[in-house]
Amino acid sequence: MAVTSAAELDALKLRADFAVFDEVVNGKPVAYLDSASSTQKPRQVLDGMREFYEHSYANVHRGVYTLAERGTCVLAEFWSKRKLPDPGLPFQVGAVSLAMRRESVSGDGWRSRPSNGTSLFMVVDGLGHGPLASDAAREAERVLDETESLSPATILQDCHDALRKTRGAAAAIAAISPEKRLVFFSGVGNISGTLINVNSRRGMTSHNGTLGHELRKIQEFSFPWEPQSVLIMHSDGLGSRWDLNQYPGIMTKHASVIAAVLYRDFERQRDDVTVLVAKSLE
Ligand SMILES: [Mn+2]
Repeated sequence: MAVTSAAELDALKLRADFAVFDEVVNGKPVAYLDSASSTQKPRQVLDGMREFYEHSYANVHRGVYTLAERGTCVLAEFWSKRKLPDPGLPFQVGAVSLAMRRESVSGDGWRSRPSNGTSLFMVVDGLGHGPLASDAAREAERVLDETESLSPATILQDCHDALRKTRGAAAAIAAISPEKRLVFFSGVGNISGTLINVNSRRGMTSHNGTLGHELRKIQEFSFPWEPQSVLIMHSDGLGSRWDLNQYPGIMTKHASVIAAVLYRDFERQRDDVTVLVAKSLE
């Protein structure tokens, strides 16, 4: 019979998560085994509960006050038993991308991929919605997947050429170089790009136009990228009046939580919607 050994647990590392194991009883370190509901809780859980009761505890979605409307967001991560290929990105990426109600395909799309020490991020919004919008978005994604360029402006120009046969799209691309501590950004049409640093929030400019049809100007801008910076890009299916200061502590959360909360509270409901969030791995 074949026997597969399970991954080894690092018991000392696990012990450090539980405050009770700091205690000495009768001159001996505590040994404690229990999996029932009365079990000890690790520091991470206690910290999470404390933050919840201090900042988020409310009658979720049944009250008319701000805290109740802010509600709660929980992230569940699933791991496949198969080892998935390492995306090779030095960033934590979170995205919500959904088709408009009653549409079977989305005219929005997004991408993230590493390329020569730089990480490329794109959000694309095919004109309108439905299958023809989707064709345009898929074409822009293909260009980003296949490009060898690191320049957002050059990639957008390539998208413009490739999208001529489609209905057209709005798109924005950010290229982050952690080594140069810079983010390069270029956008055409209505895609919002925001760079959040510790004490500042900066909108990154897109120019008017439609990739594939009308392109007056492609311009690339660069901004400083700090290790704590957060990049947020979204299509116009999300309202622009969000302010993360209304969510204490959210900047330290997983990028998926930031994207999900923005989607939950600012989705416009009348269009496909995409929110992409990237932050450095801690
Ligand atoms: Mn749209």
